[in-house]
Amino acid sequence: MKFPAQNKLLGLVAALAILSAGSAQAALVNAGFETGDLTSWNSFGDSITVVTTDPNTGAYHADLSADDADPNYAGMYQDQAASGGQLWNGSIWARLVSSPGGNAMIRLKLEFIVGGSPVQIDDALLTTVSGSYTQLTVSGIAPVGATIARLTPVVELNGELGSMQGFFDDAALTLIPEPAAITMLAPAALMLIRRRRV
Ligand SMILES: [Ca+2]
Repeated sequence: MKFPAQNKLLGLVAALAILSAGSAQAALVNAGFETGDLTSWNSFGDSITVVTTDPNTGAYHADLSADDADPNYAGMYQDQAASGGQLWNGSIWARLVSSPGGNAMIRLKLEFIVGGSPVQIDDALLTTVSGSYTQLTVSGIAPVGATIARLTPVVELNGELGSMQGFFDDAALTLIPEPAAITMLAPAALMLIRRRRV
């Protein structure tokens, strides 16, 4: 072999490309509701629509409303294939439009499906009515046996009387490549690049 270092470098670059391709697969579909409907989202509870009133970006956003008649909440979720031990980050831009206060809130949940049941690993709350959007972020490691990562934004009255409304836009649910793999590969690749420049 005339250029063994170069071959090793190509191998490392290929390995890094595979890692980044793995995270790219995790992009949510219709994350900003720009189809104008709930394509790729599953909805539950009171009222979930896609409207043009006040998007965070683009032309559309999701409008979730709940009242104090059962079930007192409205939510939606989108899934990605996952496995135990993976680190996932989730986020969404949210705006609490109206609320009776108290325990009423917007909640963003990061859940994993384990043995057919959702297990909540992290959540982020928004309780303040505002005229502008705030980004909510969640993060967590998939439990052993997890098969699905689930991002679930919800408006919840939690026993308060009256009604509430929340806007949502620009969601993300991303598999983070294993830090161990990156920290092992990156210095080796840099060393080989430096060696080639000598
Ligand atoms: Ca949008």
